[in-house]
Amino acid sequence: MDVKAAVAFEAEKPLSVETVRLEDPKEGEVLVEVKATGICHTDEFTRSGADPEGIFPSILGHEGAGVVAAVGKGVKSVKEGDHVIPLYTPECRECKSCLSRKTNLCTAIRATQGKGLMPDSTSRFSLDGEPLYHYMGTSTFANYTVLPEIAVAKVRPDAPFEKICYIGCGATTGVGAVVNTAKVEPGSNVVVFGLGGIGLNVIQGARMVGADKIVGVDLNPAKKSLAERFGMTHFVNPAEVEGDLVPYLVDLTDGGADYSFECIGNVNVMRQALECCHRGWGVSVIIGVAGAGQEISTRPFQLVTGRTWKGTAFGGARGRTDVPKIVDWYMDGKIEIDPLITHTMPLEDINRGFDLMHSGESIRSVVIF
Ligand code: NAD
Ligand code: AHE
Ligand code: ZN
Repeated sequence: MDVKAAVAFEAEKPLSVETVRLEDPKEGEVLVEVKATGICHTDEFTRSGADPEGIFPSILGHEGAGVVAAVGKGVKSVKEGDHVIPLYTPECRECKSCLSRKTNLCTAIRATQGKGLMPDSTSRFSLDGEPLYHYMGTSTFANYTVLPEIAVAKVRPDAPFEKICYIGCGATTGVGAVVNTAKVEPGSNVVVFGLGGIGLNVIQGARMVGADKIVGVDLNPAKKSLAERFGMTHFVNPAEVEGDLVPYLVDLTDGGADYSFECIGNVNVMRQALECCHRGWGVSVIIGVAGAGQEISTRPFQLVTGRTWKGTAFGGARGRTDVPKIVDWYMDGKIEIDPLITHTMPLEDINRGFDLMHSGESIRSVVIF
């Protein structure tokens, strides 16, 4: 079939909206009509050329929601008409990782997914007879996409696509980092670096579990009011701190953060996030993704003296199991999404969504098909 997609032809270039070919779903695959997709900083990370796994030409996008339009042979868990959220972290429930119960990082299709291909090592998308690569196994910057059955979460039909698409990445990542990865306890002091689409969800997750101080750190003062609305108790603009940021944050949190979260993708900030943690027990969680060749560093003494460095992908959520529950949390008012969707646009204007991210004006832009 012909579908409308925003194609990333080369790194650094704006996306180009094209009519492309999409093949039918093969055995174990699902055709999804994408109704809405958010634009996450990770899409920009790949578009910009910083992603060592970035492949071009490709169809980016990984924060979608839509309806099953058709299923391939053997598909049992979803049927035509089901409302679904595509999963860049699938859940096969059979691989070593899924069976371990220690991680959400299903390995069933990770190798082909990283090469921009479906599990049979081919692409379903093409343009003028040449293959276009999939992205993160999801390619939601298209009005139809094909996904493996293990990479779709069935969700309730009364939830609005243009809001729950955010559960496909940002909301789940931020809230899940608090609940699943850090397991923040009530009364904790928390420091969140970066108050964008991920950091604000960390803040609301911290409020939800009953954190005490919730310190937000961002260079953009315009993020302050929304962060307060989501539960931030103290705002710190590093540009306004005299002297070093780390001792300032240690003082503000009575000796250091119980938990800190890096939601930027800056390796220097990752170090600050670790080092502002409390001696003896502070845990720092890396959420931001850093560009090719970048590395983190600290004095080993920071770990010897009891700080822990962790990371999280998709907030530790097991997609097919946890995503429907997070949709319920949203529908029941336990988490908020609506104020974070600051801009919406048709696919034709998708590059404006990237511009708004760069200018710091948006939290999430959502493309509505
Ligand atoms: P965003 O652009 O919405 O937010 C980033 C925020 O960081 C902005 O508010 C910006 O002002 C702030 N910032 C930038 N540099 C700063 C600095 N030096 N000090 C303080 N604040 C600074 O991005 P996002 O969509 O929230 O994504 C954040 C990061 O998380 C990205 O690296 C993204 O790729 C990553 N991410 C990771 C996962 C995962 O599963 N691990 C999931 C989603 C996103
Ligand atoms: N391709 C990058 C890594 C990017 C990365 O870490 N992605 C996160 C999700 S970000 C969503 O916005 C993730 O899920 N990581 C686990 C995985 O298996 O990719 C690189 O550096 O190579
Ligand atoms: Zn994302």
